[in-house]
Amino acid sequence: MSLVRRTLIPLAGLALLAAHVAVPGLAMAKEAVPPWACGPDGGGVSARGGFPDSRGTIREKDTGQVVHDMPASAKGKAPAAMTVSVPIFFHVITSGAAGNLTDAQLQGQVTQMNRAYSGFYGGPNTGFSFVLAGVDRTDNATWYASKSGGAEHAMKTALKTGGDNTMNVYTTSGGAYLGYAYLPEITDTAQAYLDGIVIDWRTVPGASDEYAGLYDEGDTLVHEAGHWLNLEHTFYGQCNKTGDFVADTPAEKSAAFGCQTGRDTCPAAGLDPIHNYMDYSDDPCLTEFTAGQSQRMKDAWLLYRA
Ligand SMILES: [Ca+2]
Ligand SMILES: [Ca+2]
Ligand SMILES: [Zn+2]
Repeated sequence: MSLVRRTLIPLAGLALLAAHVAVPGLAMAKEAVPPWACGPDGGGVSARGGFPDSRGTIREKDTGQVVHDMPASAKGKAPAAMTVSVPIFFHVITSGAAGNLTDAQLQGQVTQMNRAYSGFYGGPNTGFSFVLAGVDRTDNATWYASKSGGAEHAMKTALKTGGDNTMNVYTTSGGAYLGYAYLPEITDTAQAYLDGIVIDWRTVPGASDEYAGLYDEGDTLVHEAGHWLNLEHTFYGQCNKTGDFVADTPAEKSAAFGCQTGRDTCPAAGLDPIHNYMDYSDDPCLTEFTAGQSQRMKDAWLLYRA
């Protein structure tokens, strides 16, 4: 898979342009697996979806974005004590009354972000903290329902706020996904306007009973923010040597669902990191990032967002 990943980058880059610019209406049907994808984690792409969990929920959209490791010169550059405060700007998209998150619910989501990234539930403090920078509200049934490229582009073109350091979070129906995000390399492209995170509003803590006990702790945004900060899934690369580009997350052959304690899918040392926010376990099972992920996020911050 690594060979495919490297050799198809130019083609995938063209396909990304085609998907997002030339034919947005044709892009990203939820079942679509792009032709350069090659496995349960999409192989050559940052696969965020098309692959339902054990209950049929399609967790993330496949954005078609190509995954690269960071340049060697960027790795390990961030000091261990580095801290980053990230402004979050919420764009609440509603369809009539549907999706109308309150300011208190949004603040609760920010609180969950701060707990998760500070090690409150487990793992080290990543050094990242988050502040609620603003909220705007738009009643637009098309944007609320959208899962295709066209409406996403219109929505983000109209609403995106701040620079590369601002986390733009769009709450919608999710368009059949729990959420999706772009890796920060997109900030260096002509499609930088796509940078940001879309989540199903029902994943915000206290917002809905839709995902009670499953995806209702706010860990969907925690996970998508991990991608926004350049983390891949713990099962990215399956059992291969580079895997998710993070040394202290044990290799994992495929996504874990529910809370599969003791799961061990690769011959390399270590049980599957089912409690890691970058796996697909249910929210109550997700409790930690690792030191290696913290370093990768901080290095990526300096490279792409600072
Ligand atoms: Ca790893
Ligand atoms: Ca959790
Ligand atoms: Zn993901």
